[in-house]
Amino acid sequence: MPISERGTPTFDGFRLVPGRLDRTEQEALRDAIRAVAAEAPLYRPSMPRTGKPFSVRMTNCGSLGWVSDQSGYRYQPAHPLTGRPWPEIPEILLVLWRELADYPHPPEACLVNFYDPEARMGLHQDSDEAEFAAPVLSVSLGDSCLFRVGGTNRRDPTRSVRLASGDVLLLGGPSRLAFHGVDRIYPGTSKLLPQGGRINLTLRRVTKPE
Ligand SMILES: O=C(O)CCC(=O)C(=O)O
Ligand SMILES: [Mn+2]
Repeated sequence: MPISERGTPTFDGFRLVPGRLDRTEQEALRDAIRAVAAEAPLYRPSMPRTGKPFSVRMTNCGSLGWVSDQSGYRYQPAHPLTGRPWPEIPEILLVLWRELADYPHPPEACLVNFYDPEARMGLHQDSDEAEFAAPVLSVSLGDSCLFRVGGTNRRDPTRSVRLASGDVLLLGGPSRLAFHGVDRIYPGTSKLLPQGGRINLTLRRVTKPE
């Protein structure tokens, strides 16, 4: 994988848009996500089979939300604890999707991940969707993280890139099924979230359009 002058891995379908959201836009999105979490509270999912809790807390917005529990990973229309439908995806995220996704249909799910300073996410593929023609569009808010991305086989070599608040990342095309994960959070690198931590938002198209 070639490395661009800015240290960004560049390969087919992997696109980093550093600083796409300015501070004012980040604040607006942070507030919109607070409203989402007020309606659909963050909760700690558990791993399939083992039931081990995630270190990341999650919620969703959109017509579908990604959930994980002992029976497996899936998308469902309601919050697992409240039973209520997920809130709508904030407009600012839909604008980003229309601008950057290069895909003619709207996203159906937005997974909201909250990382405290110790949280991480192991190497995985986003493969629970039926539609891989759409990219996964990811937005970072708050503290920076070390993001790792490899190829479509778990053992492929990986590269790391630091993601900062306001950065947008796309995994599309040949990179849509690339393994990726978050190795660590860098506490104190942003003042956007007064209590610290990192929010990651991923927009996903789940179903194949008719
Ligand atoms: O937090 C991130 O940057 C990545 C999140 C992720 O890979 C996921 O939610 O599937
Ligand atoms: Mn992922």
